[in-house]
Amino acid sequence: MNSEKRCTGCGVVLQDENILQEGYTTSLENDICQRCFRMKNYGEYQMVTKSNEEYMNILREVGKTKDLVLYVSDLLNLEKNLEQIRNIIPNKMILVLNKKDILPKSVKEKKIIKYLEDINALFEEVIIISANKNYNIDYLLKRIKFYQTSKNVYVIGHTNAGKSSLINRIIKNYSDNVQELTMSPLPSTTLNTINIEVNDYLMLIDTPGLIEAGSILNHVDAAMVKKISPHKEIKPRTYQLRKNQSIIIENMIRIDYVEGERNSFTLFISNDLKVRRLLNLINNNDLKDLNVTTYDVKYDEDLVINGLGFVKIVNKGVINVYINKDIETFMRKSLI
Ligand SMILES: Nc1nc2c(ncn2[C@@H]2O[C@H](COP(=O)(O)OP(=O)(O)OP(=O)(O)O)[C@@H](O)[C@H]2O)c(=O)[nH]1
Ligand SMILES: [Mg+2]
Repeated sequence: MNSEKRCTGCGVVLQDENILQEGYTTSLENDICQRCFRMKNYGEYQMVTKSNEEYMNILREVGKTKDLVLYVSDLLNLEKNLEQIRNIIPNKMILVLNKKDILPKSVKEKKIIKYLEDINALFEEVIIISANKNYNIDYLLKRIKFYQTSKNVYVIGHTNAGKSSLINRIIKNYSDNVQELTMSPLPSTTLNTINIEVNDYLMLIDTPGLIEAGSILNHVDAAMVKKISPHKEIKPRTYQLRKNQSIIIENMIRIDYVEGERNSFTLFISNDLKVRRLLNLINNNDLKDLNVTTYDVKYDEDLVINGLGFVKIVNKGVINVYINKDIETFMRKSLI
């Protein structure tokens, strides 16, 4: 039977008829679907494919309200065009930069805020937090109260940014409500909007995130997803490269340094990922069957690998990046 009852973990409509379909539960008495149950209790993840059409529809609905919006973004995977969201949602909006705990402590908040100078004006405020480490959540809550226009506050952003984690944190800190949203390192954990009452004055509304086709998370298995998602402060790994040397990350990505003076490459990626250096790339064809992109690097730029992190390159030069053709890479002005 299809009920009107929704899973309190991911928002999907519960049903007890088809085990292969979304929302399946053994009994409609349950509050959560089988997929959420398995994620919560056994850390067993099941990939779901969502279309971005649904995400866009939700955003358009949010844009029709006058409610405050929290736009959550992952500091390690800052979007290329953070301002784009403004074209769809004119509401008051706080940009919440999450996962502060995984950036090296040496990276100062002021520097990040300064880096985002160009887009600062588009948001009421930019606030850096860590949902997992409970960092700056008190301040965020104060500012939510300050900007709120009604009881409802929407939480939006790309999949995996930590929207559900943030709401769970707020509930845990400030509410008697015992509901817990499902969180996971896989994309598309939350499947539908979910209203969670914090108190008489605040209702947080969780939403499914935008899926980025170009994210590496969509092109590796669940075990690798866990490895790629950092839980701890990243220890930057620096390699001094000369021309004709290269770096290989987990047999997935090869970065050849093909032109330029001696240069410094610093990797900001999960500590769990294996990295090796080739001292002479000429006779080595590892990963060369992958798609290759050539970048003309200027001074102080990052090579961003969507979903994985970035490589800070200090001097100018030319690099060839070999990677699965569906994974997006791009260059930007250095964040750090
Ligand atoms: N290191 C770190 N990881 C975090 C933090 N917040 C969330 N995460 C991790 O990020 C992953 C995604 O978290 P979710 O809360 O499921 O993200 P979401 O934005 O709700 O994702 P969707 O529901 O798929 O849109 C999980 O592995 C979380 O543990 C944080 O502050 N620090
Ligand atoms: Mg979620």
